[in-house]
Amino acid sequence: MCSVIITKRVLIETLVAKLRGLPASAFDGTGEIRALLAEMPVEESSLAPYLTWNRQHYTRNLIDRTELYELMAICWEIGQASSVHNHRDQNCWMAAPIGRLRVENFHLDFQDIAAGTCRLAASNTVEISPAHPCAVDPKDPVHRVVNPREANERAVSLHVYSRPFDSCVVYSPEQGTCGNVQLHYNTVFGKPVAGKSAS
Ligand code: CSS
Ligand code: FE2
Repeated sequence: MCSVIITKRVLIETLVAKLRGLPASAFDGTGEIRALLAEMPVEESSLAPYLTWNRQHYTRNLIDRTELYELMAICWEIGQASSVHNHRDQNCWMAAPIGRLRVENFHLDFQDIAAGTCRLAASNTVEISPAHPCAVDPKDPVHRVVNPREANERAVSLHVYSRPFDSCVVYSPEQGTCGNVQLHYNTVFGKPVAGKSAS
C-alpha cells in the first residue's frame, strides 16, 4: 500500500498575511520560512495578477515588501535562466508553484569585486517543485536558476528575500569576472513599472 500526502493549496494573500505576522527572528535562520513554504503551497490562480512574460528575460513581479522581507513571483519562459549571482548576504527562499526549476549552486573560491575578478566552481544542483521549496545556503550562496528547456513548460517561482535587496553581484564562472548589477521589478503590486516591458 502506498500513501499520498496531499497538501491543500492556499491563496497568495494567505501566505502574505502569514509572512506579515512573523517576528523578525523567523527570517534569521532558513528553517522556519522553508517549512512554511512547504506547508503552504500557493494556488496558481491567485498568482494571476503577478504573472507577466517576456521572451528576452525572466520577469520580476513584486507581491509584497516590508522592512523585513520582499516577496516576488518570477516568471520563467521555457529555457530561461538567471545569471550566476549572489543575494547580498540576505536569506532567500524559493518555491515553485508552477513548473519545476533547477537551482545550480556554485562555490566561490575567491572574489575581488573592485577588480572584477573571481574564481568559482559548480557544486550541487537541487530541483524545486510545488512540494519542495528550498533555501539558499547562507554559507555558500552563489547560484543560478534554470527553467530547463527539456521541461518544456513555463515556470513561476516565489522568492522571499530577507531583507530586501536591490542589487547583487553577477559572476561569469567561465571568464572569472564579476560585477554589481542593479535589480528591477517588471511589475509592482500587479501594475507594470514604466520602462519595463512585459507582456
Ligand atoms: N535572484 C534573482 C532570481 S534567481 S534566485 C532575482 O531576484 O532576480
Ligand atoms: Fe537568486
